[in-house]
Amino acid sequence: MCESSGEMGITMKLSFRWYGKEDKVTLKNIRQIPGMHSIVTAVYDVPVGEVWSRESIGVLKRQIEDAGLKFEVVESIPVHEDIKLGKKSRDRYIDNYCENIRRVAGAGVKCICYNFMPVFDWTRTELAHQLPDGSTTLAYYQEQVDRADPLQGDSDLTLPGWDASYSREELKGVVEEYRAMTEESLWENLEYFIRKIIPVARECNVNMAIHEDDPCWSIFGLPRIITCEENLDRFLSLANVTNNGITLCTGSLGCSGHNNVAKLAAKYAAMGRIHFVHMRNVAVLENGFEERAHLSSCGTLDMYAIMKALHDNDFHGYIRPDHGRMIWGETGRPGYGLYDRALGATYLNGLWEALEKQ
Ligand code: DNO
Repeated sequence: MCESSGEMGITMKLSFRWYGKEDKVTLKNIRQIPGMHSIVTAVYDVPVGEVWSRESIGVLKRQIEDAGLKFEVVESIPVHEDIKLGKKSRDRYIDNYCENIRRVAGAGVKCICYNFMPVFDWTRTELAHQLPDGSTTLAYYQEQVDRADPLQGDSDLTLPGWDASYSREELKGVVEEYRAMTEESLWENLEYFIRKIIPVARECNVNMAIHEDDPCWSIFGLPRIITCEENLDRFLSLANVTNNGITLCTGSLGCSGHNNVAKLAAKYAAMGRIHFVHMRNVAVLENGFEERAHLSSCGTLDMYAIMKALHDNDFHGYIRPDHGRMIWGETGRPGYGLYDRALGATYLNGLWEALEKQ
């Protein structure tokens, strides 16, 4: 029997994202993936900015632990737009955020993933782009993004990752507010937020792990700042303590040819500031990128080099296979089916075992 949680690699903790009991992928499925250590999830039934009930957090913890897994990573506690926009109301939302940190820490969570992207979280233009082997994948083609500009009144195009709670008019409003904002003011608002939350994270012994902007460039003229080495350095210096760290998302950084992901992995792992890793391969194209199977030869990224950089620099955080393709006729949440992510997990296990033994 393979009971490898934490044993095959003392340092890397393999994890898997699970969307709660509505997820077609069950905890039992996840538990059967060799080497699985922990579940990555969140409370999904509370509006962004509000406090999560202790009861909902407790239910998640029980479900996960009953399945033989650990509940140590939250992805995400989302950041309310008023915080990113620096509005007066931000203090109330930051207080709620701090309370959420305390509550999940109270349930044993050790790492919290979040992002600071204006309005749009990850953005793709196609959710089921067919690859030559018949699998489907997520893709981003710049010309399609350009056509979907939310400020162009006659466009009804919406893109995946758009917050469905906004009407088209509201979306325009919030996009306009951000367009009037410079990158520097987004930095100021991020710094304000970080200075308030990091002391709480320290007190609670939780690592905050900001996720890079995906893709790592501005879309629709909105500022995006967690995009490259220079900006990650600046981010980490906003609070120069371990608890202020990053989620290294290989696909988010690696979809731009400017980022050398293995180099960044080595640098920030050596600093002890990578708390969580999303491993995903992408094929970088002239007009965007396509997500690919995890194997290095399937995309642009050298997954071995990235894992080696983590391994050799004493990475000891959580790692999860990121988006998978849809294969073998599976249907479900784009990027978050079972099969291809499980193959990804197995591949990561293999790379890690080889690194440990070499
Ligand atoms: C997409 C995810 C992101 C990520 C958030 C973190 O699949 O990687 O939605 O969870 O950006 O806050």
